Amino acid sequence: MQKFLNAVTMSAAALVLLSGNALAGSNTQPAEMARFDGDVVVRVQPRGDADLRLMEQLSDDPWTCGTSASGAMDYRISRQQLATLTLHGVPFSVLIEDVQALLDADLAERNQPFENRAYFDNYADYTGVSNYVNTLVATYPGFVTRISLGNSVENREIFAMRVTSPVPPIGGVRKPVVVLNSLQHAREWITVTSNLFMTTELLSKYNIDAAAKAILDEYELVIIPISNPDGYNHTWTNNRLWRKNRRVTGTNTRGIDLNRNWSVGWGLSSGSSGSLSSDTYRGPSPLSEPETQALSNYMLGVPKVVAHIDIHSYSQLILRVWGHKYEDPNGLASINRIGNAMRNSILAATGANYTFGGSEILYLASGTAPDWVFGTLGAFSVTAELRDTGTNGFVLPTSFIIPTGNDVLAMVKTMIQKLCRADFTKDNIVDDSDFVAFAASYETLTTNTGDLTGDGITDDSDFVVFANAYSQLVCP
Ligand code: 0X9
Ligand code: ZN
Repeated sequence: MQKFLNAVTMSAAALVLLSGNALAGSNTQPAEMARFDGDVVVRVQPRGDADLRLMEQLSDDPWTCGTSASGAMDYRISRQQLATLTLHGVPFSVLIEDVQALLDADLAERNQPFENRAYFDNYADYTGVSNYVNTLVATYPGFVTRISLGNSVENREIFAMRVTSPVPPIGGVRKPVVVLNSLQHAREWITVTSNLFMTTELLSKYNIDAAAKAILDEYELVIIPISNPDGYNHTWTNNRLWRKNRRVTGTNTRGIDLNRNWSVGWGLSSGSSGSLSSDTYRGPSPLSEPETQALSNYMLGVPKVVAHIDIHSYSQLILRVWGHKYEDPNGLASINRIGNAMRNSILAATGANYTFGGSEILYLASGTAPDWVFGTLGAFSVTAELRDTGTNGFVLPTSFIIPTGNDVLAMVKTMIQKLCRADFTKDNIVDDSDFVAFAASYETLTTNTGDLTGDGITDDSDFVVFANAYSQLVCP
């Protein structure tokens, strides 16, 4: 374990020598930054609907953005509101004693001089992340391509990376694609560094880690570090705790929750809000926002997306579909096999305890990215909620960057290793029923259901892949 962490630190240090500290952003706090003096974050155990309604009235900043299925709900409230809570006898515990003190301490820590700091020792702003992407392109030529998926409401570029080895795809023109996007929610900073850390690790270990090599030889990863550029910028300049995008929706209202704006399961009041001021405002229509359009159009244009993770924080969860209903998705056995393996691999790699499950372990959320990916593209898709479990919430100290990055590295590696694409019937074995399904799509050729190489057509190269999987019978 210690040895593994040392290896990680060393490769990060090597990158610094190559390229300078591109992740370093400007951490100076602007004068107009929103302040939260005296505010606390509480974990409430509502005794019923009355308590929930009281909390809705009291707090304009729920940190648990839905009606929690397990009961516990986190809110940021003022000291005065805390008194009201006590007066009503609502059961609660204090997670964060003083939000502003936490933000101040966090900023002071991030403003420490950079000498002797390694690459992933700090968060980076929008420009810092963009520069870092350019650094990866320059450091790993032939492996990393920078692409643009579109622009945000305020016209910032939604940049992304295509990451794969120069080893050519089997049979076709493009390898199957795995999409990993972070930061639909602006305040969830740890998701950006974790996504970049995972990418860097796979690239830097390509020659020494057979698993990293196999992943980059067989798949193309599409990494979108900042899915919500305007919101992210806002958390650096005006309000560290902003969640939504920055669409102007009224005189005093801003923002649409991008993770309520996707078109599968959109518009349900169980799991999203029609109110402009809500933190889970779904927007006027499905995919109304340029940010969700950019991501969804890109994925529709790719021959074959085979897996996807929408990376969020916090709570240490891996959430399978569906987000918008409790109904079992098709292929639940296969989804559970992959999801449980992801969860176990994180525990083995970093010791962090993640829970895997459906919406019953969090709350219903409608119009989310994974529901769209699974419902529209049929690909394996989960929401990852990274660290921590509530001690720091969204304001995670920089000491969490590498450990949480390693959580994401483990989950991504395991997800890809566990894909069992010849298991058409999703029962975790490759058998005659799968052969029948494959043969049917092979015959029609036009559908890409039998497309195991990921190039958009079903042809002889897919037959080779299927025959190989068929001879193994059991999914990994
Ligand atoms: O509410 C969300 O969008 C996600 N949680 S967060 O705290 N990062 O905002 C969870 C979305 C997925 N939810 C379910 N699958 N139930
Ligand atoms: Zn989120």
